[in-house]
Amino acid sequence: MTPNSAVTPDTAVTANTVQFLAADGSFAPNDAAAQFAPYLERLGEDDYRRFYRDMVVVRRFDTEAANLQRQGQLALWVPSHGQEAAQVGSAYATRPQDHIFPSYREHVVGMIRGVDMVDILRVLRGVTQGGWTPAEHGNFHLYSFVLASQTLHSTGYAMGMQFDGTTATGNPETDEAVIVYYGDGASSQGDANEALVFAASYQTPQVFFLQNNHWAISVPVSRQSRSPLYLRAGGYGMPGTQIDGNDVLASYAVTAKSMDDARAGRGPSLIEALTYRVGAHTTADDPTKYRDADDLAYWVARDPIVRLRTNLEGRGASQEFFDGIDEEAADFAADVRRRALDIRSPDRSVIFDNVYAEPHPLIDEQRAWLDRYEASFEGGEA
Ligand SMILES: Cc1ncc(C[n+]2csc(CCOP(=O)(O)OP(=O)(O)O)c2C)c(N)n1
Ligand SMILES: [Mg+2]
Repeated sequence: MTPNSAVTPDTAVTANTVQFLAADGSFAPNDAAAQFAPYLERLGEDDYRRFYRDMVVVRRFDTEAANLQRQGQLALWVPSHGQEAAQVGSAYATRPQDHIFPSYREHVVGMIRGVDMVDILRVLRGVTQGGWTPAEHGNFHLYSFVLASQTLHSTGYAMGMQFDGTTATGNPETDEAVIVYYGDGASSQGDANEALVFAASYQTPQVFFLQNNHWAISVPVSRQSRSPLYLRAGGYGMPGTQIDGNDVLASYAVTAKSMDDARAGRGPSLIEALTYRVGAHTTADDPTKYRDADDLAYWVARDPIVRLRTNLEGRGASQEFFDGIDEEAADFAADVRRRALDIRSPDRSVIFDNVYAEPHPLIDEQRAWLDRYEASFEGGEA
């Protein structure tokens, strides 16, 4: 390992890390997993297959989106390759009434909550001022590119649930909770600290789902923290659990317990999902400039999809099943591509329309400037 290596004793899977599916695909729950095992009883064979299907579909989608960016169709793409298990398992542990506050990499969580993936592409093409209406899309809130700002939004929302009395009534069918996704880099932001302080103080119905993908662009997590990130939870006075984020079952079971606790009024908790960003930070990044090839190989050998596939094969899933999923993923990507190529830019006036509720002289001035600028191309004179 080089000095810049992100794999340190602090950040690799240890005996304290909840794991059900070992890297070789065998079902081998460790001691840390024992208390979460009952939550797996909620799952049937169809759920395991659905997890696999969604992971494969989103990885294929991810490749398609990166291609679209390279072909000039998107301004930027944010790959999720490698983080599928952390995202799929946790997403399925939410209930319809829950609210989800994503960062900017949780594409499959959006898909599971009912967001059209093309709407996510619109955001990354820069032709929408938000993307979707959360209330109409599974309470999946808007992507947040200002690191950790969503932790505060989610804590505020969770406090609102308490004030409205929509949580902790004792009815698990209707009690609400919030889950917020953020990264190892975002965990260093002041906003994340404030959100955790308020969450603990108000005992919000909330789960902090920290995806430790080992990198904040080119800064390794080992430089962000001298301690495993889940241990920070204790300092706020809430439970913290580290999971093998490449094990979809660990992600499901631990999130299911944490969300159940949150809905039931037992307060907030923090989950650190150890995973790895296999691709670049975004299409504007080149990880070969700062990342050790050995680290990548270490994590690719712990791929979340391969591990679930091996497990499913052992449980009798047929070659036809896997071929069918691959076909479905290819069709999904083709459909997304076709519709992405159809995205039309809105009228440029929308840039100004929603800045203020009332007319504003500065906005009028800027609108007039843009009109003149655009007109300068039409008439040939500036
Ligand atoms: C407040 C703020 N500071 C800096 C940035 C620039 N920035 C964008 S992504 C990123 C790294 C984030 O890393 P992490 O939280 O680990 O999430 P990941 O991208 O790895 O999923 C940085 C520094 C930003 N978007 N917002
Ligand atoms: Mg990160």
